[in-house]
Amino acid sequence: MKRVVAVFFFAISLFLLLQGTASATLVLDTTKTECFFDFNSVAGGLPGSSTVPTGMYFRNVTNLASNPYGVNATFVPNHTSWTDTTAYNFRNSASPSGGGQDSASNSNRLIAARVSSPSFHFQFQDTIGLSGFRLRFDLWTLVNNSATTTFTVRWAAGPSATPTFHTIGSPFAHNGGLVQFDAEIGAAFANSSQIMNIQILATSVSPTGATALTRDVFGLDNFRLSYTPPAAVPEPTSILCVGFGVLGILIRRPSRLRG
Ligand SMILES: [Ca+2]
Ligand SMILES: [Ca+2]
Repeated sequence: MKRVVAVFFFAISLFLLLQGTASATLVLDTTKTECFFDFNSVAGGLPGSSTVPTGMYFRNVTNLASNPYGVNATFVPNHTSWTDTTAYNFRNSASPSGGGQDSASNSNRLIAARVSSPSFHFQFQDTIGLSGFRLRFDLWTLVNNSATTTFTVRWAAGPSATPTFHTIGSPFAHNGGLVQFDAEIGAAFANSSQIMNIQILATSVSPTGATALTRDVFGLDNFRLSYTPPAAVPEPTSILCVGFGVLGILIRRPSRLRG
């Protein structure tokens, strides 16, 4: 009988735990100084979630103005080669960092996307009490085909259907190798009770008309959102931000670029 009761309560606890992790936003830890994702455990699920979150989207560029947060895209948690030709998905791939090879045994992982215009979307519950935000990440070209892509990094507050976007740093063209992005985020991002969205997205592809043969494969790694907490902490920390949430990933697929 005791075993039955124990199993029952275990099941209830597991259910409540899973319910608790169903939240759709990341929570910034006010006792830390950063939220950091190296994606090395992404085979077990995206940061903050063991399942594909509601924040993964798939978008035509012609709809971006009216529907900037897109619609769901597929995430493949299993190792996927850089040269895999499946388009319009996000996947668990190896990182080239330190000469890393395109192999399942490479423990340094990242999130790759093979689309004309990928967009990586992070949604945070709020920034109450936090200030001095700075964003850093690594963006690799894993396969460099003939298209050149320009990326824009931006943030917007709230779940509004027509959010006001603020650019972080400067847009940059990416056509091979590694871009290590590093920029401060404007003060308006700080100390807000609203949901805060950060997007890393491709805003143009050259030449237009990029097809499956010309688009590049990109990989995002080492997403680091640093900040000043409300009170001083003894030592800088680099622990994953806590809480429940998801990595929302957007893909925009320009309809005119479909290949
Ligand atoms: Ca990594
Ligand atoms: Ca290229």
